[in-house]
Amino acid sequence: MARINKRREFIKNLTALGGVLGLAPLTISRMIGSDIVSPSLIESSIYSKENAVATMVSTWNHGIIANRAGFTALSKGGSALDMIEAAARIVEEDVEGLSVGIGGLPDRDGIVTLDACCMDHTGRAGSVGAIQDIMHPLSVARKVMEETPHVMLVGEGAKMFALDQGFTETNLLTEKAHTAWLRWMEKHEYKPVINIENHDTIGILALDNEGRLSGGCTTSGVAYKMHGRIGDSPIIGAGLFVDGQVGAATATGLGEAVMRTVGSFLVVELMRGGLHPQAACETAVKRIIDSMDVSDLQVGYLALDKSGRHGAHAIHSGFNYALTTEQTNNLLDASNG
Ligand code: SD4
Repeated sequence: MARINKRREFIKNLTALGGVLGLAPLTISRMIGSDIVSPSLIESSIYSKENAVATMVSTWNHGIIANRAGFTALSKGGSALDMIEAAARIVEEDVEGLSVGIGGLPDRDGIVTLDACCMDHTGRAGSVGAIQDIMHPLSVARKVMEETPHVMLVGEGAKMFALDQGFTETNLLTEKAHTAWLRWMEKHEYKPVINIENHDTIGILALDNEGRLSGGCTTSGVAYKMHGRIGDSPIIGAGLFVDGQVGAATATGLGEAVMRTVGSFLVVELMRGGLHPQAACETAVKRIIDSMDVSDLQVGYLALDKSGRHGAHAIHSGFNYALTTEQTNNLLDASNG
């Protein structure tokens, strides 16, 4: 009965929307009959910039300071993409963080290589992989997006481009990270660690007051990886995906599992099909659980849709994220399993 009422309510809303859009009743009934239009699509098409509420979600504890920086950028007239860049930069320049920007743990040869990307509501994307000696890889990714005909630059080419764009060279290996690497070298054992110090890759999603969605992701990648290894974080569709008409998603955790299931793209596609961001994250995590042994690996997804609804879910417990609006800035635990 409840289902029938829900469908009646949906048809009523759809018919009303059809009137607003000037669609004929026959067209509406065809849409209903063929299920071309899902309730979520109706919802997103009703949603307009007049009722957009600026919202940010970012992975892990450092999401709190990141989102604060994002909202400062917004208050100065910045766009969702400016919010993303400001949020990333504050975490990238924190020398204490062992997983992003300067201070990130090196690869097994003791070299710090960074991955980052960004994407905006129009589908433009930029990315850098395994870049060295540059503190703000997400800003370089934005330059790739805005100043080149390409989406992704890696290694030496990415660094050359950054220097050309005016970025300066910085030694990213801090004393703290160097000491940790020397300790690791004693055993020299590569083993991904779940939720390293609860302080990991930052994935950031932002919706601004104009209803524009953007996303970014920046990381030093899994600690003690092979030199040259690139994770999911700079791969559009894996570590990040944004569709301005639907929603955005980002990933944290073992990149190989995310890449093998094209995780963030999957989350956005599930939202496009009508799932709430929470259900979309849960379904994408289940896809990983169903396809590989997850006893030693963690993956968490975070999603934000065009109307400001969010969701987060991980394989194991321990994944958290910051949710920020003009009024609140809270750290929340993601569900898991
Ligand atoms: C990677 N996904 O390089 C990154 C690491 C990460 O939380 O997100 N850790 O595989």
